Order: sequence, then structure tokens, then C-alpha cells
Amino acid sequence: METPIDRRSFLASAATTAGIVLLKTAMGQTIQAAGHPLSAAKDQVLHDPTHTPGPPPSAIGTRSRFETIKLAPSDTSSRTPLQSLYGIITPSDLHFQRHHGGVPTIDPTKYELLIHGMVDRPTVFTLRDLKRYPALSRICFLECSGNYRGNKPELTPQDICGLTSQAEWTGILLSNLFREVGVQPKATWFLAEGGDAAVMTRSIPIHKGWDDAMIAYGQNGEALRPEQGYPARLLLPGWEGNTNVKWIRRIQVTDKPFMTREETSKYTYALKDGKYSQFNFFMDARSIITFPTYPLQIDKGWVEIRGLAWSGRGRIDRVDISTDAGRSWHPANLNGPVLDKAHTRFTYLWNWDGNETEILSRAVDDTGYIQPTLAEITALRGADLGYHLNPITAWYIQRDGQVFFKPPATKKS
Ligand SMILES: Nc1nc2c(c(=O)[nH]1)N[C@H]1C(S)=C(S)[C@@H](COP(=O)(O)O)O[C@H]1N2
Ligand SMILES: [Mo]
Repeated sequence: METPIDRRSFLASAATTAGIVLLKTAMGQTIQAAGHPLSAAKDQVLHDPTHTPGPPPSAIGTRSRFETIKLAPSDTSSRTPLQSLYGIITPSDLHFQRHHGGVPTIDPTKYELLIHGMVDRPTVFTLRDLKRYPALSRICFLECSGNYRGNKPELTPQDICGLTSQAEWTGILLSNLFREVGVQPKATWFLAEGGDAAVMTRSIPIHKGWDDAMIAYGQNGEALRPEQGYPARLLLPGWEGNTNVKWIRRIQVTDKPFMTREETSKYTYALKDGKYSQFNFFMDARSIITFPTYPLQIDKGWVEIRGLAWSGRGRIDRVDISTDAGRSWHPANLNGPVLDKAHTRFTYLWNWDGNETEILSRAVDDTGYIQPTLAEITALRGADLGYHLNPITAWYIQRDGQVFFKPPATKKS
């Protein structure tokens, strides 16, 4: 965002300290105007761009050197910096990553997808074959069902729920291939298998394959990133990340689930009374305030609360905001487009009076589902929390404007 600086306040407050020009902004804050012609910061040799031509056009664009936005990688995943993004599309190099066996390198000219099992014509499709079917693009989110962290106040949106991102995916409907191979009427499930070191396998109800499942080969206008499944992945809009098998190489059509590792020992969660919930496909509605959040400090007065809301069951119908620790709720603006199974941006204008408080957001989707608190989730499931945690997130604002995550009373590390 540009900071408007009027000439008078600029001249009145300009002061040179170690070659850095200090300016008063429209908001009355003092900023360092490094890079301004009057600045001679030693560590930045910046020429007046109006006097010296810059580099010529290049073969590939770059991010500004002043933008230090990054994924937060661990051994198993990388998290999207939700608090640093604008709009609803996640830049491809900032899409979250979750790999069970690392990122394979697959030669697109050797890539093959086999579809067999309860089909009339078992077939191998090359990438070239796949690209002959009618292409479509859709924007939808992807979210790992392990996407929750909430153990301490010093957490950013990236830490709490950075295992969700959104892209414009391009590819073909899986139903095209189902018709091509002649999926038999008695088929009720299919197995999707990845060509990575994990050979990830998941059983998927056949109806999703006939509905909106895609074989995606494009991401935000170009080929998939290797990290997202190059050259092709299964895309199941709204369903838990794990079922969106990357580097897909085989689909076996069947009449029962395979009970693979990722649907028995993993991706199941405890309920009360020693029972477990299996095949939890839908990602339920969720929202997160992305501004203002830890580690920011805000000023008294107008604050535009901003965030994202999404649901794996449909469109976001409403996002409610509370600025009084959950006592009262008011609808936020939904900044369109409001798409099916997609991150939706919300904003809410708030005049902070300088008293300590908590701000919260609560998503409601078009099925009427209301995002729960962690206490409500535990009341339903018991305390042995596992996957699919989508609790309301609260941010605590101190009197000095410092913002912290507010860990729920119910703990999940
Ligand atoms: N073949 C394969 N597919 C996979 C995985 C994997 O490790 N191997 N990880 C799954 C998990 S757990 C998630 S959350 C998503 C992550 O997709 P992304 O890395 O493109 O964000 O891919 C899923 N598909
Ligand atoms: Mo995942």
C-alpha cells in the first residue's frame, strides 16, 4: 500500500539521521524513508530511479527485493503466510506443502496415469492424452486436515492454520476419464495412488469422481509446481488435503474402500466412548482474522479487521465478527468473489477505543453450519483431539495495542 505523504508534513518532519530520512505519514507515524533521494543509507546502494535506467526486461519476473515473504517449513510441511497475502489467490511459490515422502521429479514425457479395476476398458493416459479432454479452471482452497496449532500466545495465522492455500487449478474433470474407460455401474469407490516415495493411497467414494473431481495439471496459469504434484494431481474440491493425491499415477475402480494406512492409522479421529471417525472427507467451515494479529501492535482508532473464511461444503454465507470477546457479533463485509469451496475475503471496520479486548471471527456456510469453538468440538468428540479442528480463533489486544493469539482453554498442542 502506498503511504500518502503531504508536502508540508514531509518538509516539517524530515530529519536526517545516519542518512535515513524520517517522515511523518498520514497516520502520524514516523517511518524510515530509505531509498528516497534524500536517503543515503549505507547498506542500500539505491540510485535515483528517475536518473538511472533500471534493468531491461527479463526472461522471468521476480518479487521485489524488499518483500521477504516466506513459507514456514518444518520437516513435514511448509505453511502459507496467510497474514501477508492480499486477495484470495495464494502465489504458487507460497502454496502450503505437505509431503509424506519428499517431492519426486517426474519427466512429463514419461508420465502415465493408469485407470483399471471395475471398468470396461482399462487405459493408460499420457499427459498429452489428458490435455486432449475439455480443459476447465476453477478456484478452490486446499487444506490439510491436520491444520491446527494453538498452544501459546506467540502464534501468527501462518502458525495456527497455514496449511491452507488457494489456487486457480486447471485440468479436466475426472468424469471424462470415467466415461472413457467405462466405469461399471456397480463401482462405489476408487483408489487413488501417487507416484512419490510414499506411494500415497486413498479410497474415494465414486460419486466424488462423477461430481467435481479433477485431474489438475495447471496452477495459477502455469503447469503445477513439483511441490503441488507435477505433472498431475487429483483435486477434490472441499475435501481433506490428504485425499488430493499428488503425482497421481493409478486409479483402481472398486466396490469397497481399501483401508489404506492414510485412512486407518492416520486421518481418523477419536470420538467419545472409544469410537473413531473414519473417512472424514469434508473440510468444515472455518475463518481466521489475518489482520491485526500477532506480532503486530495497533493504534487506537479505526482498524480494518481483515481475514479469510472458507468451507468445504459450499459457499461462505456470512462471517460474524466480535470485538468484545464474544459477547456480541456483527456481520463482516464479504469482499467478492464468494466462490464455492473457496477462500473468501472478509473485512470489518472497527474503531478501537484503546481498552484491552479480544477480537474473533466466526464463519457460517450456505448449509447453515456455524464454525464452532474448541470447547464445542471437545463436547462432541471428547478431549482426544485429532484431525479436522476448525475452532473459532480469538486475538487478544493489550492496552498498548500489542496483539497476541488467545489459546483456547481446551488445549491441543
Ligand atoms: N502422492 C502424495 N499425495 C499427497 C501427499 C503426499 O505426501 N503424497 N500429501 C497429501 C497431504 S497430507 C496434503 S495436506 C496435500 C497437500 O497438498 P500440497 O502440498 O499441494 O499443498 O497433498 C496430499 N497429497
Ligand atoms: Mo495433510
